[in-house]
Amino acid sequence: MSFALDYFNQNRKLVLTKLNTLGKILDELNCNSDSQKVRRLIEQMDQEQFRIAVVGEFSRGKSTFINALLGKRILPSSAIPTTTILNTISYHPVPSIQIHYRDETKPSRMITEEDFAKLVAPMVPEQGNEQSEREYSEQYRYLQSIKFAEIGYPISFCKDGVQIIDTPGTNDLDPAREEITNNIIPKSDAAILLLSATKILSESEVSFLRDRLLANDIQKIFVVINYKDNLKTQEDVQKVLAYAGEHLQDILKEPKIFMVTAKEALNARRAADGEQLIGRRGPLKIWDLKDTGFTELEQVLADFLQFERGAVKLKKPIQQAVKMVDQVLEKQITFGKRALTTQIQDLQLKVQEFYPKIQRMKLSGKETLRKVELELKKEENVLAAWYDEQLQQITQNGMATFERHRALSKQEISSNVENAIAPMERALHETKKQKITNTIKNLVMTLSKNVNEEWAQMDRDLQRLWTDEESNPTLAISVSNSLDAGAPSLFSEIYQDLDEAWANEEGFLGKLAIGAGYAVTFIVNVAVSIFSMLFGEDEKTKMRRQLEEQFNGKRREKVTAFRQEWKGWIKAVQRKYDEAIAQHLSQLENQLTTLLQNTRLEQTDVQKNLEILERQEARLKMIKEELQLLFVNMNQKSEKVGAQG
Ligand SMILES: Nc1nc2c(ncn2[C@@H]2O[C@H](COP(=O)(O)OP(=O)(O)OP(=O)(O)O)[C@@H](O)[C@H]2O)c(=O)[nH]1
Ligand SMILES: [Mg+2]
Repeated sequence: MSFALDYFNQNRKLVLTKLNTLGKILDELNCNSDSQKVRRLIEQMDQEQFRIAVVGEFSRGKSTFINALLGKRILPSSAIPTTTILNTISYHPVPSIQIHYRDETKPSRMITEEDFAKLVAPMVPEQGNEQSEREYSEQYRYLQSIKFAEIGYPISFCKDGVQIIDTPGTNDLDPAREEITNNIIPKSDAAILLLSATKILSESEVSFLRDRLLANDIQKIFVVINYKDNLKTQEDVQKVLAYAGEHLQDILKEPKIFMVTAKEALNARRAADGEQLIGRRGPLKIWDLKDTGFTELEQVLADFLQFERGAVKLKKPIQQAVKMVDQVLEKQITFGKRALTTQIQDLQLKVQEFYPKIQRMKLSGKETLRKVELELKKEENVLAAWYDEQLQQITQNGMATFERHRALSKQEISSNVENAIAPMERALHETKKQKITNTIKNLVMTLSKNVNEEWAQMDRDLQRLWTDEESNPTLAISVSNSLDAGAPSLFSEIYQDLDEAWANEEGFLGKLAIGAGYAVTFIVNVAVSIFSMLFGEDEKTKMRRQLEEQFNGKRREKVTAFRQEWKGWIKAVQRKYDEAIAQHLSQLENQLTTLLQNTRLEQTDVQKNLEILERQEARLKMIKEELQLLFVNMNQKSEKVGAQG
């Protein structure tokens, strides 16, 4: 088996084991909110997948390629444009296909394989045949209402949490290109750009790569040339590879280029599975899988995923676990030990004084959160208006480019307009990200200043319980760095999550973004041209109107999606904010309880408790060390493989 992720799986298991142990220690220490956080990390790790997105123009063999990886004909493929919706394929013990709709209020639905096979691009209707035209537009509307199809299959390729995304073919000016570039590829671990050996690197493919795909991490792009079987000699294969290498070098620096035949690889795997494959002229001649190019490609892909992407995936849980260990060591262990060994005068009384303060903190936290929400809501209209205006500028530029090139062929016009708008759309996406992130960060930071200061003060008061008692004031533990007055400490996780949200499907917003703004466009084009035929417009006028309608339609859709997205952000911020406050409160309450309990302890119990704390301390330090070591090893391995690749 060439596709294996053993190295990653081992490391993943190790991290999970450590997290489980950490969870248990936290339970022993009664740190409930921390242990819940660990459980959530474990849950997130369970849901985390390696995503491979397959993209390219029409009929490059994307769906066949995926079928070949899976070793089964799961996705429909044919010589005419076929795939119209996004499909995700992942492991499921029983085969299932679930349709998710754009309209979030519409529940997703299980469908049969037969029904799924019908979700392909409909045949162009017979001109003048009303029924055929009606059926066509009905089918079109239905396809457009679908966000994506989620296919589950008991397939070994996906067993270790690999998800594959099949995308519809796109050409110049297809709005789906933007969605692929800005939402699907950033959230994928690898992107496979499929080309055809016999139509290698069209102008539109080059512009897709240069102006759109490259906005992403260049490392994750694999260029796969399909239809190797259509090349007659080994010499031809070398020629095509050399041509691609030469032309891609400038764009990709060190391009990963592979040559495969998806059709023969699929056949080889079906035959190996015991299927009798009969063609028109009798039994098919089956290729050796090695010769299809799949063995090599799968090996490199698996190594890339498990070494490089694997390190990225485990980084966050490791960092969070280490941070949590540090906090517990300081707030529970060191604190606990000190509480056992230092006598504090009038402790009961002093501790009681904290409780009303905690109540006040709770209230002011809630109050601030309300303000944050209110202000974020106010921003929606401002941001949406800004976004709409930016989109209008892109439309204007697109239409002006059309006019400048009106005399050229349709193909050339498309390519010119695409070249004009692609960089603008790209830049807008980046600015939009910045704007969203900054707006949230600034608001949370400004409005939370008081809450943060109050917390820091509380922490200092807690420390003062000792400094008043102990003769040597330097013994006082300094207030944890993260709680320096004024620093936006309590909510630092929100800022971190914000930064990562754009590249992580499991992150801040949850499973929200995929396919959100995806358009079934080529059908739109056909539909519009039928409309034009009825009204007898000339070709260019028709194209102009079609283009303008597309721009305007997309603009409306995008602004609506943007508002939706903003609402999602507000909800996510609210949840995180609430969590941050709850966690801090429970830590504090825990510390106070520890103090009170100590006053009732006999000397023998004090000794026993000290020993328990010391054992827990040793275990926690061990977890931290092991996780850090693993992290270092993974990074070294990833660098080594990266350097070889
Ligand atoms: N000879 C040959 N035919 C192939 C190969 N890969 C795919 N095909 C055929 O090419 C046609 C298009 O394949 P699809 O898998 O539907 O291509 P696609 O990129 O998914 O197409 P869209 O979804 O329409 O964008 C089908 O008839 C496939 O059987 C190959 O390696 N060799
Ligand atoms: Mg397809």
